Amino acid sequence: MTTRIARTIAIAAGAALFASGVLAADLPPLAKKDRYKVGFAQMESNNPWRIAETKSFHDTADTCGWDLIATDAAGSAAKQVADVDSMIAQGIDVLFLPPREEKPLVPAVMKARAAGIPTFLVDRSVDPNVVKAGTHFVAFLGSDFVDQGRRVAEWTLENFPGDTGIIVELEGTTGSSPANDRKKGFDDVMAMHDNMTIVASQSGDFARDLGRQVMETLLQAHPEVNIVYAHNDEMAIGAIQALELAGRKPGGDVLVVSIDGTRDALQAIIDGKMGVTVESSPFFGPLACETMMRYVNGETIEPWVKVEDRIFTKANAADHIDEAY
Ligand code: GYE
Repeated sequence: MTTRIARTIAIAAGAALFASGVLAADLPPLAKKDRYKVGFAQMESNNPWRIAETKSFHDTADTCGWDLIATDAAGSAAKQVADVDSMIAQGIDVLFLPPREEKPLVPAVMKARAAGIPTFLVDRSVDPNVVKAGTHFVAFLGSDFVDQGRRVAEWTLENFPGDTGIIVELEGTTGSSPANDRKKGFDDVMAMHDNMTIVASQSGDFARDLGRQVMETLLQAHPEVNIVYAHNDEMAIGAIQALELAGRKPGGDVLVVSIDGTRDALQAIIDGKMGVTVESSPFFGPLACETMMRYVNGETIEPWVKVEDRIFTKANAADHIDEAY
């Protein structure tokens, strides 16, 4: 009985704290210093996008005064949470976190918040119903994934040469914000067009080899496919391999469309095997530095520091391949 009353009082006090805005107003401060101990908890390093992003943080470290601690969770959300734990224990001043999945990384954000460490989410976000920018973390730095999916769909509608589209969709990591949002953006546009049908939609975990394997299986179930939408370029390249192995002609009898802007994707566009890739840049180092310094200088940071994305097609792929990764 006593315990229950005590718990009720504690919950009421917690609610009052939230309601009064005490927590919301109190993002952890970041004092001006010569050097900052900075954590960058990378989720995996199995593709060129992740490698380019990690390199971008290393390349920025010197100019931004960062003593960088970079970890690699090797594709495990649990390890990514543990990596953040260990960074907190090492006394980082600030955390840059690309959360592999929306829900499992919530505890990492909460722990950093409780330890008084300002956190910036980079390139992916967490469940917006549970943790909030301006309260639990400072801001999300990244692209509009719904818009990316929408732009791929619109380009496809304009450029698909046939009358009836039979679409296979290769989804990114299940439960990740770009997979959820890129699916929504694309599917919502296609749902408005009776001549376009998504016959299968399955995860390839944003990975080339899994993308190839999933495409091989889906091709057997749906040999009539004539459009492949992959949530990233690595899976698109995997799909192209699967299509070619099956005797199909990517860029001929199958239109392949995707997102990122990797070197291999731009080359596939130049070679006529891929139609479009909407940019999703991995070069977050400079933006991370700039946003952190604005925060140090006492500026209120907008909850979403939005990255604008270009679009790469046959018209401009050759102009950009040298800057690709
Ligand atoms: O598109 C993909 C990577 O979170 C925006 O993750 C990022 C995505 C990117 O593995 O290639």
